[in-house]
Amino acid sequence: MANMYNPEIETASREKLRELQYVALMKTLKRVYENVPLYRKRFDEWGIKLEDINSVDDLSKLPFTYKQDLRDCYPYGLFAAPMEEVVRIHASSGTTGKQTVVGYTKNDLNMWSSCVARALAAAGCTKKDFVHISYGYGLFTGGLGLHDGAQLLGATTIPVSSGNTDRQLQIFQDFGSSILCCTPSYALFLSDAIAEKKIPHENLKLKAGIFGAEPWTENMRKEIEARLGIKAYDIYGLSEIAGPGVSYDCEYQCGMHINEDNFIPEIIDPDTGKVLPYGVQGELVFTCITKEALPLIRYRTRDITRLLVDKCNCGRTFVRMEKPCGRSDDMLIIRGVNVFPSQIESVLLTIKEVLPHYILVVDRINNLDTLEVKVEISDEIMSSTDSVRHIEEIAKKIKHKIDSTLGIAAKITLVEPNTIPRSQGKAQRVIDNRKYN
Ligand code: DLL
Repeated sequence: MANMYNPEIETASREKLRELQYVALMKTLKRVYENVPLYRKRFDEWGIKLEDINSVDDLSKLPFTYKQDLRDCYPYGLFAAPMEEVVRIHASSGTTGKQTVVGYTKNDLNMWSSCVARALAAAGCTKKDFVHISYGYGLFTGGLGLHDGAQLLGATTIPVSSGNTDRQLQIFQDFGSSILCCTPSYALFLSDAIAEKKIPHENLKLKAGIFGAEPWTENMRKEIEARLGIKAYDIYGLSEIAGPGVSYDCEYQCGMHINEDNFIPEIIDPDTGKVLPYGVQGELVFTCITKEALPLIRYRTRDITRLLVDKCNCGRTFVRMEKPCGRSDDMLIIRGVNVFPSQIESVLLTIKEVLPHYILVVDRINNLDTLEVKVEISDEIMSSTDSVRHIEEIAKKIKHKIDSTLGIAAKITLVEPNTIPRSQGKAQRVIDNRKYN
């Protein structure tokens, strides 16, 4: 049998899973109705009685939850557990100034860790492995998520966090890292650094990688596998639902198995909200059925994908989702960090020397994402006598504000007034030169 952390549940019959989901769903609906004012209000307004929910299919009778709801209830307004039971906070980018804040009780952390442990086991990780974690530690869920999962599995965690490539390479060689966890683009960047430093392959013990947090393609997978001599596994997740481990690749790499005992997936038409059948592409929506602190109901992920229900050779019965192929909003993922153009716009609006005409140019150079913000300066500044020095100062000021808002470094290019094309309709604010196919 394939490597599994929880074989009993990972291979449960669809009927059993369905029954278990229904019980957990009802418990969660009761919890949110009793503890979260927004859900109580919405359910009441929609005339929803919990007695009307007679099967998992009745989920479609319930209203959606949006990122904006988390923002409106910032920071803890959607929590369904008392704060004294909340033991961890994480956060990710919101559409403008405020972060999206999420919380976990002890039980939530245990559930999340077991989801990650399943992903690690599916990638062949055992107690004998050294799990090298280069996702960022901190409010981002990547670092601590993989960390807790690897620890639960009993592997040896190496909590390196992101950055400092030389140190990463040293640790690979000295500590015997065997499973690498980072974004796929960083994996490629590390493979370049290994080649550049001419590190012999026999110095490396790497056998598998668990890569996610950003879109990547099958071609990228092949390239990483060939360059690092490992098997590359995909892992998907989002902070609002749990973090990494909502779904994970098995050895057949034919779509990521969704941890359906904890999260019920649906695919909807992003425009009408109508539920679409399995196999049809649309927006992925999740309902958390076992969480205590933040059990979101029908959360709109904005990720576009398909659900696959045909049998997988690994024996797991959890449905699979294809690699997300886009988003139904304008969120970009740059170096694994979620970036909304509106966040940049709100920074630019606070700088009086520039005009609200800007364009974002995103690229991938030497396997690392780059972001350039081109923004027009005002006529006044352009015509002032010491403009060069002044322009440099303005660019520095913008850079500082944007870097600290986004948490990634951007290049700022100030351009003359009226040089950024004006649009008749929806402004085109982003040029993304990265190739996903
Ligand atoms: O990126 C959690 C994570 C960490 C996943 C480490 C995997 C590994 P957020 O920062 O909230 O959470 O970003 C969530 O990232 O809605 C997708 O658009 C995108 N994303 C995450 N994993 C993948 C993946 C983490 N494997 C958003 N493929 C999600 C494509 C992904 N996109």
